[in-house]
Amino acid sequence: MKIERLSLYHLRMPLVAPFETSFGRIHDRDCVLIELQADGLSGFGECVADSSPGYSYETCETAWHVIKDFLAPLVLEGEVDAPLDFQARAARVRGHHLAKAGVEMALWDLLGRQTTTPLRAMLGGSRDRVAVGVSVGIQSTTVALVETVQGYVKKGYGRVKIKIKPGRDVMEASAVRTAFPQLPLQVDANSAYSLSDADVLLPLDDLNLLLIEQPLWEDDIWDHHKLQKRFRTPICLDESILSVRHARYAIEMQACRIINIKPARVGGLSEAVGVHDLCMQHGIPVWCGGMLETGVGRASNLAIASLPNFTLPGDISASDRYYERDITKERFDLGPASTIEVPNRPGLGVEIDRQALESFCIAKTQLLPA
Ligand code: OSB
Ligand code: MG
Repeated sequence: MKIERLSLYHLRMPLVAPFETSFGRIHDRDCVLIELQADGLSGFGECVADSSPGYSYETCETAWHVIKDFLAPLVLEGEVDAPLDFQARAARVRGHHLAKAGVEMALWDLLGRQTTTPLRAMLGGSRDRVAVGVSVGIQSTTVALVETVQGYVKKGYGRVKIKIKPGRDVMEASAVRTAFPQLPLQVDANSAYSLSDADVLLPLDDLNLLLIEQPLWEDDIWDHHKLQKRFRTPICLDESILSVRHARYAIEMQACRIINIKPARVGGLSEAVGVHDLCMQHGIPVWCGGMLETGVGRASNLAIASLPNFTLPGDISASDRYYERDITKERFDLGPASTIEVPNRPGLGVEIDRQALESFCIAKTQLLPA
């Protein structure tokens, strides 16, 4: 297909409640939305970089620059047949996975609309509904945390993840465990610890947690191996897994027993399917991570989470957990048994609410073929 126009929108969307992790607290979620137009159709992709480089070195500003100056020309030049065709061209751009994934998602959406195929089917997913949980940020006090978790449990969430950081870890996890003895519970440190903190974290091993997510540095798979040896609880890697190769290193080094797949982190949905397949071959369960996506990114996450080796609930909560108003006309609701329905219309299967898009837009630009 011949892409006729690429539009970028920098969005700033107010969250229903502030979200705090070991790297900071946000009240609004920024992202870059990519629109590709061809043959009277539009495909949308979400780049999940944030306003600051806390989770990843990428930000909305770097993604904007990389997409506008390096990726857009690759998409607008000649014909692009498929997302894999784009990935081959984009291989000359080092890193910047969040930027690449946003463009790739828009290509998948466009391709799905042209061929009237839902993304789920294009990726090889089968489930109609996927199991989901909720990711709870660091709260002002332990009591507030237990109350917040209580609220989500009442709404029907069957799995809870709490964010931890040094000084706010064992106490918080123990309090939630005491209040909810049977709740499937996991913790996420977002790289806030080093190997020498292992003794501090060791009491977590007695809390019957599903997993401990990314306790150590992003670029250190080996120390996670050393840490995993000291824990019965599975270590799960998020930030450390940037490609299929990293997944192989982690599996070979026995650095983790579970992998969190965020398609954006590995550069897009096609690479994410590769990580999924590799993990499946090695008996490593995966689950779909979240980045506080809009309805666009949420539709994409639901599609990939319908693949068979996504055997743990994803960080894919209902729309009302994030935004009062979203940029898609569809809203995602929590259904029976803590599940959300996978969209089943062509492409991402969501329609953009142009008015909402405009109301959250703080910058936009359009790029045309040379
Ligand atoms: O580490 O999983 C993470 C949000 C922003 C950045 C990193 C992470 C998260 C979450 C939110 O945990 C998950 C969600 O979208 O609900
Ligand atoms: Mg994480």
